[in-house]
Amino acid sequence: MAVVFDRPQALLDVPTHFCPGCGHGIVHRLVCEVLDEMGVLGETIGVVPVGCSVMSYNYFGCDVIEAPHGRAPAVATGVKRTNPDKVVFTYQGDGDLAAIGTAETVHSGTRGENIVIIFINNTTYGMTGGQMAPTTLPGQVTQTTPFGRNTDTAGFPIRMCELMSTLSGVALAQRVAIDSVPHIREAKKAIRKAFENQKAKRGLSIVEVLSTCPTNWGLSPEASMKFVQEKMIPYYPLGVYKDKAAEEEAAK
Ligand SMILES: Cc1ncc(C[n+]2csc(CCOP(=O)(O)OP(=O)(O)O)c2C)c(N)n1
Ligand code: SF4
Repeated sequence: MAVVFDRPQALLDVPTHFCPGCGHGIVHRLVCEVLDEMGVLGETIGVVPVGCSVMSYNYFGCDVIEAPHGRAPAVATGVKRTNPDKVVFTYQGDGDLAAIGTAETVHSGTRGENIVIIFINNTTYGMTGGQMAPTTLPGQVTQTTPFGRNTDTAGFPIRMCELMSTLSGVALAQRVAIDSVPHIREAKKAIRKAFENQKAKRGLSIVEVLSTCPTNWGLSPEASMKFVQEKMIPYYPLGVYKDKAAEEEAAK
């Protein structure tokens, strides 16, 4: 019988620790499909964060380095500069990238480091039990905002793609989601574009993925997908915020 769907080579054949309905597994798969399709698995180095994806080194079939909390773009900078022929990506949650790692993220963009950042926005600190993250929506109930995020005291959510798109060293800033099959297909295209940018030495590419955390949201996997559609996407519009390759093409 013809095989029509299989595990990507880049995704190791092991059980994962992610909760049912967690978006991390979907995004892992998309990254691995892209590495397979581009034929770059043997030359790829991943840098993974602190958070629920802390053990991604058990799942990605390439070399993987574990970075201290928020420091993945700094570690990736060193790896890429010393190994310019390698493909280097980070994989980070929102507590990691948009809180403790904000400086590393922004300045890797200002420097135009030729790396890929895969940014998982699930509006919460998943691993540590669902505390408020910089991306938590106004009014959203978390362990540390039991009455909902009050923007008077806790400020407003950070829109990382929009912010990163203002930096000259950023080649791609795109927000995608994994709440539906068409959106998952879009997400894969964006991830592929990001890795192709690195091959073309265009600078930093960041793909923000609106993802789920059913466990800390207290929702079923199905209801979590609805939360992405109905609550997250209106606040974090999907789309391409910067695409240097497209701009260059249009200028020809
Ligand atoms: C320096 C430091 N501070 C705090 C922690 C505790 N910590 C572990 S995971 C985490 C939050 C991760 O949340 P996020 O990046 O959103 O990833 P998720 O678990 O949601 O995928 C924190 C604060 C740590 N490990 N190191
Ligand atoms: S706690 Fe949330 S982010 Fe972490 S594995 Fe479970 S569902 Fe995923």
